[in-house]
Amino acid sequence: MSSGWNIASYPASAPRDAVAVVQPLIDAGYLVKVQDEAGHAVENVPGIGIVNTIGDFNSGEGYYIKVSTSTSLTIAAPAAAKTIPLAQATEIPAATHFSMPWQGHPYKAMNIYLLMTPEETAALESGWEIGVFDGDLPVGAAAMSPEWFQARQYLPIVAGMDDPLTAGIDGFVPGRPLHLRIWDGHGEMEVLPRQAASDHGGEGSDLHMAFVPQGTAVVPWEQLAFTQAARQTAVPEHYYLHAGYPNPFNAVSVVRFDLPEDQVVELTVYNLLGEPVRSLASGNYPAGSHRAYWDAKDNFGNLAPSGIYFYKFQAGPYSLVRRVLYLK
Ligand SMILES: [Ca+2]
Repeated sequence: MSSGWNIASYPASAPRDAVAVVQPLIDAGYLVKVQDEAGHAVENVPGIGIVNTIGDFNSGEGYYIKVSTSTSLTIAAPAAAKTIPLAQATEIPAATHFSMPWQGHPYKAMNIYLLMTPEETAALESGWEIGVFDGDLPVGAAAMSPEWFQARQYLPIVAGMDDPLTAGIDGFVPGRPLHLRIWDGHGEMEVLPRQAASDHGGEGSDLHMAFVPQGTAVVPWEQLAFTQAARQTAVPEHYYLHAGYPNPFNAVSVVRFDLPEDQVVELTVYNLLGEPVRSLASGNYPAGSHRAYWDAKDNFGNLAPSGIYFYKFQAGPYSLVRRVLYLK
């Protein structure tokens, strides 16, 4: 194999765990990344360790292997066929809300790993999905199963690049910014990675959170900034603070407010003692309908205790308090 990406066909007749096959490359420090045609990968991911979403190498199938230097890999035929458990990716429930424009295999897939701590996983609800977006185009998605996170603390997501052989844009465009959206069963929340974590497998060395063909990005949940949805609706006629939903909630509460004119807004979460817990919106907002999100954390990033909280909203002449129940 030469330095960079190589295409190799697995020659042995019996399937074998992909990590076991490339272990000599890992031991030598030469392995950058392995990808199969579905975008699943074997690589050493910062903050996780060796990840294998390929599962087994199968006889006669092709794999992309990126190495940092010219080297060779000897594949010995296993003495006896050994059945390895399913590829990890097959255990993740399929995303149903976000759908991809491509059929079949993604082109030059990028691997994105979402990290969650056990505390963050405890606040996660079934039915949530995460979508990877290039502008308004979904290019990758995964269901955020709490059971999956409890076992592994990371979720692999495959995003596909625009296939240059097809008319129309059907995947990400390299170099464009990577956006994420969360679907909570009720609506979509736009989330922005606050900073780039890593990229070590792609053709470029861009350290921003941008799309890289066959690249890698690590996104810790704590670095996601929940922002209001980009889409604006018609300008409302009255000031209004909508009820937070879901209520009760155990991960993120969405709260919407309407402004008939540009206005200075304060939207703050208070606890039962009347103490401010978290500022959700503060400052000038344009006329329109806005969404704010509370991820049950205080202003210092700590998860708040379960219980009753209040959204206090002040905008020009209008004020309203709404009650919300947080259940861990
Ligand atoms: Ca295309």
